[in-house]
Amino acid sequence: MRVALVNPNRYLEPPVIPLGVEYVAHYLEREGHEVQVIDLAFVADPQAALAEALGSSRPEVVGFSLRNVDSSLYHDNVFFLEEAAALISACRSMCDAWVVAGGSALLAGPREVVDYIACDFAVYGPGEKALPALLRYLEQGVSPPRLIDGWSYSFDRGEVPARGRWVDYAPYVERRGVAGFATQTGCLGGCSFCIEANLPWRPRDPRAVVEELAILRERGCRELHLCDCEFNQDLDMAKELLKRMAQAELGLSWSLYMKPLPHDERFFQLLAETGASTLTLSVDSQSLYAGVYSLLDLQSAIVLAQREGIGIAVDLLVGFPGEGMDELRDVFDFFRAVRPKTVGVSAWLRVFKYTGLGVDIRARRPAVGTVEGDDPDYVRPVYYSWMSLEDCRELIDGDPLFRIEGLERRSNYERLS
Ligand code: B12
Ligand code: SF4
Repeated sequence: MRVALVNPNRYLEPPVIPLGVEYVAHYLEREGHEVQVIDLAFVADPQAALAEALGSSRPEVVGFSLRNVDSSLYHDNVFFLEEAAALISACRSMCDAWVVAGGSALLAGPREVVDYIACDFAVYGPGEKALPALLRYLEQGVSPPRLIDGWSYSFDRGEVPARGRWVDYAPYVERRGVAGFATQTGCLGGCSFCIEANLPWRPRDPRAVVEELAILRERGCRELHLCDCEFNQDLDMAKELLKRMAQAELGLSWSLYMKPLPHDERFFQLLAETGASTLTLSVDSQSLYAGVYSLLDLQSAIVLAQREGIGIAVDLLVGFPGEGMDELRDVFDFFRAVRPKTVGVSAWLRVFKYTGLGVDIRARRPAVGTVEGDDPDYVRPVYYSWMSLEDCRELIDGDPLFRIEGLERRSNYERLS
């Protein structure tokens, strides 16, 4: 079939090369479909650009890749799905193709997002094999379900997707965007605030990952960003992959997300050997108090990374129902003493309908704090907080180590380079 894949992500802080589009395009072509990628990231008039592209190719299916619902920053909230819904509606008037949606925005609630954007079908989870399966239904004239579970179709662990073939990296790189790569999908963590919690975990074959990295390197991409939920979900797998990356001597400089545990000394040595330059450590006070990890674990991760010369940024989420200023003071004092390179503080929690936090808040409003936003589907932004900006500033106490997320638009890899 003739399929157009659209990247409507025009948020440029920083610009993000649409990795999901690249992966899905690769699998579609592998299955013999005719693929066109329409990247709207940098165009002046997205509807005009879409009309022009669709007019020349007359696709039978248009797939929209929806990455972000919103910026998830209370102090700088940008809601993206309104523009996406308008583009989808415009697309319908431009051609009579089926409209399919996919992308991480669906994690906010597949049915809720689909109702909001009004598409024909949607794949939630990996689209590599699910979209070709949907196209088979359509080719055979069989009516498919509106929502397709991409996790059950998944991807081929050993497949090496073509890179830099579907998307022009140049305008991204010019604006400090970097190419991404994924080594696994899903998350074994169960954090109450996070839409990635408990997503089915599946690693890629390390040989395929290293081959893909070599392709990126050949294409001139030396700086990369990891696109896993968290890198160190399975420490043995992570170390095995790092060893292979080190052996391949790719000459990369890359940034990653990881959680405080599991880790060991060798893990950080291997990270350094492979060119890991910036590391974002995801920390939340709820996991600390629940004993998922301790301040000692955090200290160990920070010290080991520092010893290897890896720039370490902490993403610190605080302000859960039931917490108070006194206990948080200890957490801030800890970072003040250990001193990673930077600590980004979020104290205003974006609530999603099906996360643990969302389920709790829907069942019973917390006794303390406020819930802002009234969308019963939690697609339009809803935030919970008990902390004021002044409270947050009091905890920071003028220390430049800390910055409040949303008051400045820069990602960790940009801040630390
Ligand atoms: C890595 C990452 C980053 C890196 C990206 C680096 C890079 N160069 O790529 C950086 C640090 C720059 C970043 C920035 C931001 N991020 Co981010 N990021 C991620 C992360 C961890 C991985 C994204 C990724 O590439 N995954 C791998 C690819 C292959 O997966 P994928 O895009 O989902 O695509 C698959 C499927 O969705 C599907 N699919 C995709 N498109 C399509 C299309 C069709 C038609 C079909 C059928 C299927 C399909 O198939 C694909 C292959 O399996 C996700 C969380 C997650 N695990 O998804 C958060 C995530 C997407 N980010 C998020 C946010 C909020 C942001 C920022 C807005 C943060 C901020 N305030 O600055 C910015 C936005 C930047 C931008 N311009 O969009 C949120 C979005 C949630 C929300 N509220 O909407 C997420 C979900 C994290 C979270 N738990 O909250 N991010
Ligand atoms: S915060 Fe990290 S570990 Fe927790 S569920 Fe989200 S991605 Fe997984």
